[in-house]
Amino acid sequence: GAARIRSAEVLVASPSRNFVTLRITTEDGVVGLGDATLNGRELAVASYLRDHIAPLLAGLDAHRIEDTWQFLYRSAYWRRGPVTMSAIAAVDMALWDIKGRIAGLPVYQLLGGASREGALVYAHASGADLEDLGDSVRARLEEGYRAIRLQVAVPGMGAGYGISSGRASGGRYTYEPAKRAGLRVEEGWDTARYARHLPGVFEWARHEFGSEVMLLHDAHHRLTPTQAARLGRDLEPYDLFWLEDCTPVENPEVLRLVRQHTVTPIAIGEVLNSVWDFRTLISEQLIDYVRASVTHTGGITHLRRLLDFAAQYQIKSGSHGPTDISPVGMAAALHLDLAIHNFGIQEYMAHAPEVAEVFRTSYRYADGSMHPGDEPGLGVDYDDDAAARFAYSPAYLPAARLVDGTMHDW
Ligand code: GCO
Ligand code: MG
Repeated sequence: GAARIRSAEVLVASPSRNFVTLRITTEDGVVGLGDATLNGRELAVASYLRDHIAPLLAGLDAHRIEDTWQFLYRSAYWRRGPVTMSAIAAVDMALWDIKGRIAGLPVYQLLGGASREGALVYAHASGADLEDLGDSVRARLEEGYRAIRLQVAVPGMGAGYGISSGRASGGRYTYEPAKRAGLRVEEGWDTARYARHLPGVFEWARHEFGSEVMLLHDAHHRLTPTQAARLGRDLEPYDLFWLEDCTPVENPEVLRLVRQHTVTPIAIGEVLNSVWDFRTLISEQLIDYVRASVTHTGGITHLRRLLDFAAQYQIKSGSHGPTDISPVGMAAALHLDLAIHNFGIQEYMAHAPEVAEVFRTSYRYADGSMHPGDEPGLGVDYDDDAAARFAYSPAYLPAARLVDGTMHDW
């Protein structure tokens, strides 16, 4: 029978950082959760959901996930974009959650069942210098991680992207890019200096930690096509699992040049949000891993469609999983990771401890892999009382300027 939607509420809370959560409740009282967190632009998605989507949902059958997705996408008329696609994603996740709860099955079972025992995850290590980075890598290895992303400050440039503050960065919860301290935080950047420094860092890491550990790196959209091609080539001896976001992705065609010069695997796409955004990247096999997330890419329904397309070109998933994806989005990602055939790796940037006071999760970590758990639905519950203790407060990502003052990609 139908499961009519009674209400759709938008919940905004800030345990350590801001999260936007959609809660859909059916007339029978079944509750589903969706993640709608768009870092630094949270309230735009909250308004889109509260003011423009929630009124449309009342009375619809929560079971009709595909039809609801198509209705929200097509009836908006205005296509794609992070705000729209995050809002639709939240509805989609909440409907899968409801369907699972009604069926008494975890969402991965509804998606076709498990294709593997768990999802390989990569953790983060960062440092102000190599000694600091080494401490951070050793901490991750002791926790059992088999894949680790390395970021290190470039000498003379201060702490920039990916570097947690202070020398005690072996601590697990110290990296959070969004800053509450002022709305216009700026960092300095010098791409040439960075590109000269980085290969030595990976040479050192292979020497210190051997050839087994999977190593990743994120260039965060900062290179020109030729710089990216050269960096990928310079990194080849160190066998990276991937080099992420080497160039800004507005021009996917520039990856043709990068590809001609390097076989370092390329991951791209955390700022993209639809299958159409990935069309050139996938059909020309310009990437190896799709970095899109469930939260920003139209939900489980749309990311699955995108990953099925990628699978035809031997391209795998590598879902974005920073702290600005809520535990609901993380759970949704893990259900999809477990079910799809072309799973590659899942990013896992563990949340601060207070996040667990608001979101009760059933996913679990062991030996470098994660499993979504076997609770019905997504397996996440939201605690309103705890959330009330963490009021929204604006936080923004930094911006980057080159040494001569020119604005750059952060
Ligand atoms: C990554 C990222 C993030 C982003 C962040 C922006 O995890 O690969 O690049 O840390 O910077 O999600 O909101
Ligand atoms: Mg990234």
